[in-house]
Amino acid sequence: GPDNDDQTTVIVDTKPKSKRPPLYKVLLLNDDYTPMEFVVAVLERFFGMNHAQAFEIMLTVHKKGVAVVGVFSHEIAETKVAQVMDFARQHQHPLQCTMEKE
Ligand code: NFA
Repeated sequence: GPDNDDQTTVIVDTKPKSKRPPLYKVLLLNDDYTPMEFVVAVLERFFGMNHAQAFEIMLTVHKKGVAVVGVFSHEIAETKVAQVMDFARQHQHPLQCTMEKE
């Protein structure tokens, strides 16, 4: 343009970037076959919930189809998902656990 003849991008200023790492939601999905008590045990074992908290979250997943069971760094979220998927497979339950960027 008339004030920028070489078409070079002019950067006026940049805000200081507080580079905090992204967080990831770990989600548990409902299915018709995994026993309720197994889901409660998963939430106690891998997400540090007490029995009442675990039961409440399990019921939320059962009724609504999905719930966030924790928010973690990418590495910790991946580990939680792998632990839950391995534990479910070992017990031959179809329970699904996934993660998504917050
Ligand atoms: N819907 C399952 C049942 O009725 C229980 C369940 C809850 C499964 C939460 C997966 C997640 N046995």
